Amino acid sequence: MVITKKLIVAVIAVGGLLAGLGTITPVEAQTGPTITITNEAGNYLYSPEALEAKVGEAITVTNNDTRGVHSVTARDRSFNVDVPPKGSVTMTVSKPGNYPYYCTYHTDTHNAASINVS
Ligand SMILES: [Cu+2]
Repeated sequence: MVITKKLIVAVIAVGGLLAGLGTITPVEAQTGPTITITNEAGNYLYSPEALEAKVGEAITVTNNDTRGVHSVTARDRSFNVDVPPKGSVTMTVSKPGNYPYYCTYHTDTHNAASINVS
């Protein structure tokens, strides 16, 4: 009797795990190049430092800093997007090349970062 109950609980647990995996799959299918901005004790961090993307591909920029707007601005001004606190924006780059970028709001407090477009 007790063993039967445990078995039922185990089957339900596995079913729950499988259902969970089923909901993850469509999200993974959409994953493209992504830049995340975080605030590490006042040091603003672009991650990854070197992003690979294709011409015209949607690049998602997510700002996890709850307090400040940040930008992703090409040194050569090929692109310039503002990302609100806890917000996300999507951008594209139309020409191949290596694009170092910076933040117009905090020119000295971000790590150096770039997007390599092929
Ligand atoms: Cu910034």
